[in-house]
Amino acid sequence: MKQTLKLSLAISILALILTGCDSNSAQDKELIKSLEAKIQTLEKQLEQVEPEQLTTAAGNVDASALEDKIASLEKQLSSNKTTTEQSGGTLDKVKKQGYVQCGVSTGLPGFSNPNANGEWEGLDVEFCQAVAAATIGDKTKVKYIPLTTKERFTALQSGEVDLLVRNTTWTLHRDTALGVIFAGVNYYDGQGFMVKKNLGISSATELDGKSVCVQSGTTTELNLADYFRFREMKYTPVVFDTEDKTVNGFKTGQCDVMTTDQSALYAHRLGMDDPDSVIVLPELISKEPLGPAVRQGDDQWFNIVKWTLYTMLHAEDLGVSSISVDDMKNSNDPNIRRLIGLDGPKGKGLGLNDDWSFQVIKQVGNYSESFERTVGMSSPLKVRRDVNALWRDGGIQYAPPIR
Ligand SMILES: N[C@@H](CCC(=O)N[C@@H](CS)C(=O)NCC(=O)O)C(=O)O
Repeated sequence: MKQTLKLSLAISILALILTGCDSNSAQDKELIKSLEAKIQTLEKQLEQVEPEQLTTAAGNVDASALEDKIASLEKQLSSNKTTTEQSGGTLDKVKKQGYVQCGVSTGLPGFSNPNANGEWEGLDVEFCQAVAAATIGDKTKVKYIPLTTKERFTALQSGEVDLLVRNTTWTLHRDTALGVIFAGVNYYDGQGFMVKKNLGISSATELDGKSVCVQSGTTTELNLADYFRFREMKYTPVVFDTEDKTVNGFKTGQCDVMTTDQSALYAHRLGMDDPDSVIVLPELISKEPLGPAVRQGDDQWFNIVKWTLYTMLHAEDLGVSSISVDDMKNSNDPNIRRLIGLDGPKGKGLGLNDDWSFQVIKQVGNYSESFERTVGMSSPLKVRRDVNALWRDGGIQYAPPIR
């Protein structure tokens, strides 16, 4: 019942926000009427939501399911508005405002994290920059908007961000029910566990009865429950709503184990007072393909984001880097000529300048350059390419042809 109350409250707040909008025109009044009707329908639907749908196996309120439900209700409520707003398209909006609003994490080393000078760095940050280079011709034209797990999808749906690049896992539910859509995978991850060495544990199968620090509103929380339930193992979740609190919970001994995407565990291990006192266990318990997401219903923007990633992958494949790309203007290789927009489809189909992909490579680099600089061997994280290598090097990164 607690959940139902929360959902009702969310709907009422949304109704208030929407009816509080500028309501002078007949069109707005009509919109409000239709939204009021929608609210009534949603309230009816809400009465039919089974409490089990919003609770974990342990019978606790499932914050993630609750947030997703609210986000999906918000999506339904805003569908009329979104269609109108998006008729101009995100690309036009971005060009007018002069920067890309990029939703990032509140701070995750390797992916999106402000450095000592307050400048955002990381693989996700560089992808935001690549989209700015493609669309505005200047990789610095990005406004970074730090988002918690709870805020991220709503921020994208509402237009607060144009793009979400926040170590976010692509799932069926997120791709369909939340009004957002994933444009690719910029890092194949998996969920892991980190423990203090003095626990004497070397495998996830030995975690029965342990307490586990986990962040709410994540796939992590759901996978954790599945993993233990399926193996008939017990655990005590110690749940926090931000990264800092979760890591601090582990550091201060509020739990035996910390779980999240394995890449993040490597980063957090380095942040421990004594990194050698903790180990990341070998098992990966889930697939966490992390990638950029956009709003549903704007195919042009979706394609821009998708092909920006593919351009970085192709550039690596063809050996074109930020350093060599200028010289490549003299290349006779038809693949390279199409890659940098000298021949082939160029920018027209995406609504961009013909040098859009050249700018991505020149200003940000190919995928390998970005990976090594942020999470790879030239970074403190020292993550190997493994599954994130190109297909021809034994990984699964693969981009469709530019022609
Ligand atoms: N990939 C998972 C987990 C993403 C996630 O939010 N992980 C936490 C722990 S690494 C995080 O990024 N926290 C940073 C923050 O809260 O800003 C998901 O999409 O649900």
